Amino acid sequence: MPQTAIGSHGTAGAGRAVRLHRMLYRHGAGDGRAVFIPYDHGLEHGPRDFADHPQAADPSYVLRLAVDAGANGVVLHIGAAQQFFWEYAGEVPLILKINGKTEIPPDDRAFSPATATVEEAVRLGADAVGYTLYVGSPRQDEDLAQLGRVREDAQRFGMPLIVWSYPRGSAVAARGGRESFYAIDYAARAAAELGADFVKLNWPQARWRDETPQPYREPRSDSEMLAALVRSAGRALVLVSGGAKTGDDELLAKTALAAGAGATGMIVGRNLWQRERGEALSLMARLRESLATGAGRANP
Ligand code: FBP
Repeated sequence: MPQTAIGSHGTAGAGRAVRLHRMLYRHGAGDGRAVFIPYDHGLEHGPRDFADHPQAADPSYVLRLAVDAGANGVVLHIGAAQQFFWEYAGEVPLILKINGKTEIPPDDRAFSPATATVEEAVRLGADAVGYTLYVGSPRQDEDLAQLGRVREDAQRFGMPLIVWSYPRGSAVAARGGRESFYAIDYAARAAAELGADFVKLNWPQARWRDETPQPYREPRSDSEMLAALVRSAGRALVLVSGGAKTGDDELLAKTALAAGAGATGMIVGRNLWQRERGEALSLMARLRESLATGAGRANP
């Protein structure tokens, strides 16, 4: 079985449980596993991500795809959520991203300021809020304090919190880089320690440098690393990133490995909406199969 976390959560227990249940058991395959479609790229990367498939520049196109593909949720920034989501209300869960930034300034002092509130997420009918945390950035003091306020609001409103936990900054680079197992494992634990219900992680690489602490300076298989991430995340549910568009087989194999290690699911954006609609629909069905078969082979 995938990780489950629909337990009580203080006074916010029921609201949070209702929303988690809706995302995990009333949408997608309805079996507690999940594929979420992020569509925050217009702010985070700019319109360049829509160049190869211009229809994807239209939020209505991606929302219709998310509904028809049976996604467990779609991730939007406040503008698209306000202007487009109401037409799909009730058909697919909304995850409102409540902080964000552009990719224009250099990434060495990364920080995503608040762009919306948990209260607005409630007004829009969201089932979760999304927050990007830059673990290890020189601005993490501000980030941790901002996330603390978001977490408090999320708990008050019974709103699940999904943390995009991204290692960033020169200190991370010196210890093996933002995709090193050390950095991603730390990001998994940091999000859980800070109160995340879900943690979104990039795919870890077994790479290290002299400055990387032990026990991260030795070769590991993908399965070992993924199982360690799930352990580090504890009761925070792990979602693994689909990343930039790749071949189907590579993505499906990663999905099965992640499920086998105990991850709850995947967050797949560009790999879905940068394809033709028919291809994206069929890939979504195969992603769900991979999650189910991968989980069937679970040995974390
Ligand atoms: P993709 O599946 O398209 O990779 O999206 C996942 C995501 O986390 C988005 O939510 C976010 O905008 C993007 O990746 C950030 O990617 P990067 O760290 O490469 O800028």
